[in-house]
Amino acid sequence: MTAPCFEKIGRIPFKGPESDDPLAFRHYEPDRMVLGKRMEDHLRVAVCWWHSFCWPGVDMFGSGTFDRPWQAADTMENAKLKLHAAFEFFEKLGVPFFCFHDADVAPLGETIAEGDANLARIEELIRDGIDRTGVKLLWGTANLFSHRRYMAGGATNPDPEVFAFAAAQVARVLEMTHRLGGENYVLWGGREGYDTLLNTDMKRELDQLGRFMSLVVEHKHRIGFKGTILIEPKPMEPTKHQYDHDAATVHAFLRKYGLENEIKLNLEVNHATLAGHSFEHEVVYAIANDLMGSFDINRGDPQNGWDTDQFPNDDREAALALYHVLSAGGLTTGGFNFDAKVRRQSIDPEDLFIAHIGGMDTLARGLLMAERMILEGKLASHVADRYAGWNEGLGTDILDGRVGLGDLAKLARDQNLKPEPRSGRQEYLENLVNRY
Ligand code: XLS
Ligand code: NI
Ligand code: NI
Repeated sequence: MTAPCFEKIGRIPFKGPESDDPLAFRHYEPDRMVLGKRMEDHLRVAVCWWHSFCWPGVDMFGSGTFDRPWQAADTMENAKLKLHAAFEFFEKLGVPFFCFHDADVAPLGETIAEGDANLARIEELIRDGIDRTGVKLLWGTANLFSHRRYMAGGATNPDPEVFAFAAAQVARVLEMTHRLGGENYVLWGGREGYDTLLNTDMKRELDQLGRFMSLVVEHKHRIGFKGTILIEPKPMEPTKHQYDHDAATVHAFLRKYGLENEIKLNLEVNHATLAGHSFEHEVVYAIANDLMGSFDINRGDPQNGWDTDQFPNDDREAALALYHVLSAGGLTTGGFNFDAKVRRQSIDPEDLFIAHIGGMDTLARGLLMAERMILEGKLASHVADRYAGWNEGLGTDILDGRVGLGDLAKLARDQNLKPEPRSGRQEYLENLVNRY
């Protein structure tokens, strides 16, 4: 039995909104019923392996600041210690899920064969962790962006051997995710993009990416994986321009390659804001196009234009996103994964707990606010009233194709139409949301 890694911290209790204890939940109460379902089952919170246990606190000007023994070197011994720390953390925090990249959990070596043995051993230990704690795998993914072989992309690399290497990595983690009972598999195209068009054949690269996604889908069906394949959009960073720019761009890509019924979206808050959207916009776009899958929850910095991956702390943003998610029937295989990291100066183990507690409380408050928005029904009825004309008469004649452009021109002229504008009532609605 290895000694505990977070010795001074016990299981995080729920103490309620009045509590002053930084190591307790004030709103996140797993068993509380919300619209007929447990809070935990609505939110399906996950902790990510990479930011919480692998990221050492580096920035462009300085090396790691955290003192976590398993981060000293990328060895199997440290991988096991890290796994031990991870499961201890999941249990103490009381989350139902976790997520990982292949490179987060074991040293991958320089060839596929070198990584195989390490991953196989780690998979056994992850299996033991899942069986012992009941914490489950929300999604697995392959790191196709850190190693220098991927500097010009994985699937979109000019070298087909790099494509093959990437395919081998994805097949391996997809199979591992399947065996571990994972509920989704995520593809984030970190380097699937370009830095300059002077050296880039965009059409060819997009076709390569389309082929890659089709191969992943084929493999999923071949091995019988029942989970969801997800693409995670991001507009930039590390490449100047990434092909999976935002939800709408990925949607067009999926339709072009005939994959719109096979792949859904993993939307990340900070990626939405980098693309110039609100998170709510991305969520609603996904719902409107039947692409809602899962969420990476974090936040950016309004003054900085990069992926700062801070923990979420905006109840209102969480509430609006959850309002739409719940109105659309809620999550199925997806969840809310904390793709977020503590700041470089937050070096105490306690900081890692406090960050997640704050994030989970933010989601919980958002959920409770969304519950009230739904029960009161004022927002929904306002929108329904606004479009009521489309449910009858002229509206349905237009939508069902019973009238052509000429018929409409005649009607507008004959009936001397003079449509009266109606207020959009934005301020009323904003004030209403603030009341929740
Ligand atoms: C990076 C991405 C990454 C994915 C998983 O910006 O968010 O963390 O979620 O590869
Ligand atoms: Ni992410
Ligand atoms: Ni990100």
